[in-house]
Amino acid sequence: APTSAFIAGLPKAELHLHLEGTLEPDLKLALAQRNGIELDQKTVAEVQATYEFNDLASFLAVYYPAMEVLRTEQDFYDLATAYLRRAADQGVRHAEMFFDPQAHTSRGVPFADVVNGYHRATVDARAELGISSSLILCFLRDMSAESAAQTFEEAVPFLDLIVGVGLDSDERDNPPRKFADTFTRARELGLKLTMHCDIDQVGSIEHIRQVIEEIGVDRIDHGTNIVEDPSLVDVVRERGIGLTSCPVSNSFVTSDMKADEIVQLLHDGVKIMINSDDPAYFGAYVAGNYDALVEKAGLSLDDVVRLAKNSFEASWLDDEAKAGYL
Ligand code: ES4
Ligand code: ZN
Repeated sequence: APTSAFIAGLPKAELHLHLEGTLEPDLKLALAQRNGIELDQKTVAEVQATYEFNDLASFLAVYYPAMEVLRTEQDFYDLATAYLRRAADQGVRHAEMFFDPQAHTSRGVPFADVVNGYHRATVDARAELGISSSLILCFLRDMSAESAAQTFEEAVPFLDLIVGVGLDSDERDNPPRKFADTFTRARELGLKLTMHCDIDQVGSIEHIRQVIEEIGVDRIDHGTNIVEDPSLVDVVRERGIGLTSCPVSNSFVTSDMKADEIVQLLHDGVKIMINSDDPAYFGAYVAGNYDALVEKAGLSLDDVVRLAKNSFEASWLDDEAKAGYL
């Protein structure tokens, strides 16, 4: 069986990672102090104790309030830099990272400070750590379609700093179709498209159908409920649409890692790979997610290598950069 050391040494891309989900308790305390914010928690253990949830709604109820410590361009820089260091240590050579601008602009933080801080971290990490990375702007699906459209217009002057757009937050009653206009506009401006179809959410398989047939996404985030419809599995295999799976996150959000579904899709030839989602909250970075899946599903060495290759194949690197890893 593949060892943890083998997994950590294997070059990998991470394609499903929320930068705001990398806020470790020690950084949260440090940023609160720097910004003069009084938190109810004074120690790492006390902050850790607030990172407690058992489904998507209870997770999001912890996740958004924690972001109040992020205020300045430097804060966003420090958050992304801390993640990129940990990722590089675990063999990540390339990361495509989600960020949630509406979670900050709605608190009065300028869009430019968010995107410039994150972008500056990607530039320095490439020079200092040899890791490449890019940014995916995610819309919060529980906010209005108008808010998403307005947020996208704010992003237009910064399109050189963004590789694609995504859709996250609470899926219930917020289908992909709600955001069709903004995703069409993003594609017309040359951006890649991806959307969360979270595990076992109400309407999951219908949302997967919408992202494939109506939106025309380049990837699907989570999306393992697709096994319920073999004809859709055929479509993603034929079109090479990547599925970004997050086993440890699954085990928090649905009490099931979905290991059988991940392995089935892998063996069916779907471009599925392993990611960490919100590693500070779920307690595992990308190598830890591979380890958890190996332990649960008894993956072979070939399976693990295939997952890592899929991570580059499903990435939005250009063909020349991809070829360097495959
Ligand atoms: C998320 Cl696990 C999950 N689901 C939906 N939206 C999210 N944002 C951050 N993590
Ligand atoms: Zn996610």
